Amino acid sequence: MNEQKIEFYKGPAGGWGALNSVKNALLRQDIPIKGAKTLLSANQPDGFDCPGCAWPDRNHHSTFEFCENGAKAVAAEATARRAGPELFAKYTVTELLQQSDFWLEDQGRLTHPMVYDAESDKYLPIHWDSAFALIARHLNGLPDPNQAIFYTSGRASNEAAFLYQLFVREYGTNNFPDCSNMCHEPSGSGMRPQIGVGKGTVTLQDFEAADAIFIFGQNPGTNHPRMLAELRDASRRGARIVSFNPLRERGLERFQDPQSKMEMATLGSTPISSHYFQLRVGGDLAVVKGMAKHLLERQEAGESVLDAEFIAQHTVGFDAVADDIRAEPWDVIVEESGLTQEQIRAAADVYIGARSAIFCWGMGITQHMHSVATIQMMGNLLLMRGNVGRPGAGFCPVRGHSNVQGDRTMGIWEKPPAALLDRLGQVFGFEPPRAHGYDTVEAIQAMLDGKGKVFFALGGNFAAATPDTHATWRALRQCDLTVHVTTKLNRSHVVHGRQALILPCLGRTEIDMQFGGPQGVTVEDSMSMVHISSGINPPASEHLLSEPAIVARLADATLAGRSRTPWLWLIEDYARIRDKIEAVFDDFKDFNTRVAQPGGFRLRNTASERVWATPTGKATFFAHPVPRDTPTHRARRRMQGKQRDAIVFTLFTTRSHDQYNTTVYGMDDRYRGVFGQRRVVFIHPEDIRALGMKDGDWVDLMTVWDDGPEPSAGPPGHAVPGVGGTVRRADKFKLVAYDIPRGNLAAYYPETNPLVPLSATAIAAGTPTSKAIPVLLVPHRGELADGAVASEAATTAA
Ligand SMILES: Nc1nc2c(c(=O)[nH]1)N[C@H]1C(S)=C(S)[C@@H](COP(=O)(O)OP(=O)(O)OC[C@H]3O[C@@H](n4cnc5c(=O)[nH]c(N)nc54)[C@H](O)[C@@H]3O)O[C@H]1N2
Ligand SMILES: Nc1nc2c(c(=O)[nH]1)N[C@H]1C(S)=C(S)[C@@H](COP(=O)(O)OP(=O)(O)OC[C@H]3O[C@@H](n4cnc5c(=O)[nH]c(N)nc54)[C@H](O)[C@@H]3O)O[C@H]1N2
Ligand SMILES: [Mo]
Repeated sequence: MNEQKIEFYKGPAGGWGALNSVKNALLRQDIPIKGAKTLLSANQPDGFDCPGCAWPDRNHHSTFEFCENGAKAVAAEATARRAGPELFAKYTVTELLQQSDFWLEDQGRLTHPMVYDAESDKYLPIHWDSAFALIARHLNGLPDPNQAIFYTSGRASNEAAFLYQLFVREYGTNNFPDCSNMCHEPSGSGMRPQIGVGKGTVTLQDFEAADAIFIFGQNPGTNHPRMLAELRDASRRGARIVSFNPLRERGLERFQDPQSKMEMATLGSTPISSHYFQLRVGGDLAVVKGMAKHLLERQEAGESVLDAEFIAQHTVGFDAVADDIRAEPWDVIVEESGLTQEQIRAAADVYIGARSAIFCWGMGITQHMHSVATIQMMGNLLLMRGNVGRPGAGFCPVRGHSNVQGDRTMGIWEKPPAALLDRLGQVFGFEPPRAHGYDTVEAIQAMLDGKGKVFFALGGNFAAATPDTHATWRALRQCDLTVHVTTKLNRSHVVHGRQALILPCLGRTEIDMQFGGPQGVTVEDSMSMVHISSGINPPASEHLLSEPAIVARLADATLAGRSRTPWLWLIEDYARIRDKIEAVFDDFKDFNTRVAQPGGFRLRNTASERVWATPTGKATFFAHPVPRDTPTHRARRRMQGKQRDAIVFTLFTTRSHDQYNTTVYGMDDRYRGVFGQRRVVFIHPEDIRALGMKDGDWVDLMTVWDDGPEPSAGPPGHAVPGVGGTVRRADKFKLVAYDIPRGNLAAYYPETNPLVPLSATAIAAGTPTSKAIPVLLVPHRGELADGAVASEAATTAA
């Protein structure tokens, strides 16, 4: 493990540091460097789709597109380490619970299906058929199918997801919480009523044509490294790149392309952002509304900056929204955005100067209470200049998990459209349930209320990824049965129901052999490109089943005699599953033929053709006030008069460079200069002073929320927890003086998840507000707080 230090990173993103980091990742997973063939097959026409992120591939024929974090994701799956029955024989589950998240995953790939044995407090091997019978017994024993909950993480293939939603609906519920509920849900919720599709409208070709690219709340250097190659090319041809981010993320500033022999040899690099605005956390709606106001002001001064023809022909609602924007005072915009009027006008002038513009966004936009409104305000600004449905222009929500978009396309959705249900019913001969199901937060609440009894997860790490960790753990532990289809051991397997199963599956990198021969699966990226993915490695264990096979065999066991679907026949050859997908979704016409083309095909996107699938048949402007009731506003009001000098900060939780969501690969966050540690909190130096503390001091974080304890008086600048109510705290974080706006803090997820209240969610999307947590900082008192979760203590120990 690296020495702990904080050291400002001076180099560009990418470059030799990236190559070096991949070498270390391979060594960690005991993969010989010459065995790196696996890495070279990622995103090749006859290889597998990189499990890293949902950014599309430039060209399936090109030589290997190097991506540091893609390589780390592949190495984590292709690891030579194994977590077999010997591991489970050695430790009780209580002992495993004491281990860190890092340690659990680091044990390697799971090899056998395992069942929890309460008597010995250990997981024991179980036969697949017995495992399916156990689940079927539970499911068929429930008085109401809505007491079962079926979670999905966005790595599941289209084929697995399609069978899964079919099985669950034939069983009788729409309870489909998924990782999307914590991620880009607001993007779909915002765009669907606005432009008639819930997906991005651009392709990579648009990146070649855009005059300006605006990036809101996204850190591509870490989370979508292949996007940097597009940004680099855009920057080189003179396109403007404008970033809005409270932090100066290295990848948005400079990039050294590991694929460019020239840049690597000369240590040259390319500047990325031409403009960088360090707005306040949650200030985006104000900024975008300010930009729109500037456009209106210039238009009214006699210039022609609006696309009047587009507005007249293609949209509704413009006049009302223009009035609303005019009425929004500049001082509110400035106050809430954290930028000056000049900065906002400058950003708007870049926008006006661009014939075509793309807006990209990530979690810095979606994980807020007003995320849907912010996305629609961004949409307003795009529509004002007709920046959709023409080359170089459009909406670009940058998705996370490699197939999260495809899973939703396949029907993993707790609020399914009636047309989908009708079609499923016709094709498969059953009456699908009509009532909407639980999303992620509602699912946790249902389990807490005793309304959710069986929890089944197709991938992911529910216990660590979700908000309000203590509440979630209580929820899972109240279940009669928890089941996880998974590749590696994680927190969710050791925080379990009265009965529990771990079902190990094949990963993307592995050969999926069925009766009809080796099978490929399909995935859809962030730009609606659908292509095939075929594993190349032998399976990590002979006992693994593929995800489609697990779902089909479970369906066969559960729905025996009730279902007309030929479950076991379908998985003999996945082309049969694709035929069924085609039968349900018109956009998948000739699916098997089209997906066999190298590079696959693009799904139709009506908005990109300027066809508006909205109730009015037009694109729609939406008015929204600059929010003044965010969780932080609420918390500050709550503290008023209680303890005047206590500082309520807005904390956002984010990813380090060495993690994939809840999977922690290592303790470094290279580009932010953090090494050998994760329990840090970034804070403005003046704020440290205002607290009467110094850089490097240890603090505890405490959420201020409606149901939390009344704060009581403490030392100036601090607060002490009062009594009563729900205490949400995360203890022992090191203050790191950082270039971040005053009043804002940043720390890593998942260590900070206990701070996110279950009831703090995005309006009209339900997404936990993980980027806007009102917190107080208290000097660390020495020992961990009561009930501090094991992972809190343990991530540092690793
Ligand atoms: N290597 C790697 N790749 C990944 C993942 C991973 O964990 N590791 N996760 C995958 C997944 S599921 C997802 S969803 C994506 C996530 O990718 P991102 O969307 O990049 O997610 P975060 O790391 O949470 O970073 C959010 C960014 O928003 C900024 N930010 C925070 N609050 C605000 C705000 O209020 N306004 C603005 N404008 N900016 C703000 C932060 O400084 C940070 O730069 O990445 C995917 N790819
Ligand atoms: N505080 C805070 N919380 C957040 C976020 C945040 O920014 N801040 N981000 C949110 C976001 S954007 C997301 S998407 C969620 C992520 O939530 P999840 O998708 O639930 O979590 P992951 O960490 O991606 O899941 C990792 C696990 O997936 C399993 N796995 C890996 N590959 C496969 C596979 O091929 N098949 C199967 N069956 N299992 C596999 C492994 O066991 C691994 O432990 O977290 C959310 N939570
Ligand atoms: Mo995500």
